[in-house]
Amino acid sequence: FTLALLILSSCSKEADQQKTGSRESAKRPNIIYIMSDDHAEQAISAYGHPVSQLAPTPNIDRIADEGALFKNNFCTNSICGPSRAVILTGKFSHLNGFRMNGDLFNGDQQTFPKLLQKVGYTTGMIGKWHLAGHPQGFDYWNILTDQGNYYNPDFISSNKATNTIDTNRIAGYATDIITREALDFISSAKKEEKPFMLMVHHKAPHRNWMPALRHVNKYDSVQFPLPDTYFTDHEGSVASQEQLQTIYKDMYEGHDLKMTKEKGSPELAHNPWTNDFDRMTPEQRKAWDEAYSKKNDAFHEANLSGRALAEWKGQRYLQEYLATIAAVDEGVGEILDYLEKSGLAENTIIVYTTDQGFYLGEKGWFDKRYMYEESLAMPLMMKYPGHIKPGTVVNALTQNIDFPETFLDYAQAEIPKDMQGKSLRPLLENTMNDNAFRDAVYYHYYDFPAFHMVKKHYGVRTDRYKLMHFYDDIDTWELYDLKEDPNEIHNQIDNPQYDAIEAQLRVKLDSLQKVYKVTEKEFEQAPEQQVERAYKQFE
Ligand code: SGN
Ligand code: CA
Repeated sequence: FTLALLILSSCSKEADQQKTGSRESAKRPNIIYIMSDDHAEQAISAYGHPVSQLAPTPNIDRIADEGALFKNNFCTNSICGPSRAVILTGKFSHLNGFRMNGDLFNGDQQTFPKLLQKVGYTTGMIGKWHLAGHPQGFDYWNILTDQGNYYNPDFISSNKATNTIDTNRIAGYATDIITREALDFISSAKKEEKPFMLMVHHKAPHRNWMPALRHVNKYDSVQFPLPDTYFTDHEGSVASQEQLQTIYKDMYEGHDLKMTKEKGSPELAHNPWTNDFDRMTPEQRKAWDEAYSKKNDAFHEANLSGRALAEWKGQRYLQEYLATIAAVDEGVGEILDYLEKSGLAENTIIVYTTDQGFYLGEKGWFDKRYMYEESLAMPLMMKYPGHIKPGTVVNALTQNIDFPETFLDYAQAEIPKDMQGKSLRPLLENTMNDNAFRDAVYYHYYDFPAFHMVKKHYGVRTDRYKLMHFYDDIDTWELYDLKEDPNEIHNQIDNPQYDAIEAQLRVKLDSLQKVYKVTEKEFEQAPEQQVERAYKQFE
């Protein structure tokens, strides 16, 4: 009898599986992956940071409200190209081969868009690519050249009709052009039977933070709070002392801060690369100069110096950065509205993220690269009606390396064994406890000597502690207790009270390096002269 029951129940289970299987495959979801560049969690209101409350992102927040918000999502290597390569391949930098900007991505390797194509997806890629070479695995692509420009940017695309690769300058503002292109792709993909996957990669809010003309004065009268650590001296961290990314020391007054040489003149102060402004049309430039003249003249009149000038620069930076985000948020809103109106929203996964975190004045900095929290953290939210409960908050330790497996999982495609992350689906659908997902994340940054001169380093982060080793022209360890010291100001590496923790973290670090197949080759040093030369070049 029991046996009969068992057979019966297993039969009906099989039948059920077949049923759901076929029903699901009929409904493979569309995937819209929106990724901006350098968008800090501190500047997304869903994350609740005080800065973002003064410059809210209501449309981006809709994705979190109607889906899931990841509170502990991290990158594996906090820099543009490398993060993108990890997302495409599901492999750490040392295995996908793209360790730093300037490397060439081997496009012949396995990527998730190629695997989606195999199970019947139409795939598209629009916006910042920054992996050198041309995209593979996409039915349609139209990418910004290199870093891309805010005004009248150049795009490269493959023209199927003529079988050529074309470069075209598109008039307008990059964020708006990318949104418009995305909407065009979605509306034509909608007409097909096949599901689609679209990557929408904004340039914004990457340096040099040029807002859309409609937003240039958006935050002129807002005073943003500067972080408590804005004037830190980095005691206890030589690796933090030796960098070139301090707002009030390293930002270019013209190029970055849009400061002018003197009162009454629109001529920019230090502006080493004129291309960003020169490419504006005379009308755009006129509107721009008019929008800045009053505030720049007020600056000259105030005649600031020392600490007050440093604070003014922090303020100007935040105004520019946040105003640049406004168009991204509007674009996300347009896409969400279109999905709703067109009936696509039901069966579409929509993701918002960025390639890595960013400093908004914490430790005095802009840029990223370090394994400290602000640049390690990577905003992530995801919505899929009927599958992800609105208002879901995920606290598990997740990483960009998990993205491709998540998409393949939802697309009911096979997940290759050599991908190194994990599907986030059990977290999104609440079938796994956050703390059962992963107990520590691994990080490794290589881009030294290079712009900003952040040293090479690797490390491990658990839910409470972080251990890092900075190497190359330095050999220092840092340990932080994130619960006691969330700003990572007190390096505990020499504090005997943390010896036991340190020992555990070292064991964890070693084991992660083994699991992820990190070999000795990854710890090589750059030749000494190269480092000296770079300091001179970037100072
Ligand atoms: C440019 C920026 C740097 C930035 C790198 C990498 N300078 O060189 O500040 O760190 O890109 O950014 S800029 O004035 O030319 O914009 S990344 O996001 O592409 O990795
Ligand atoms: Ca970036």
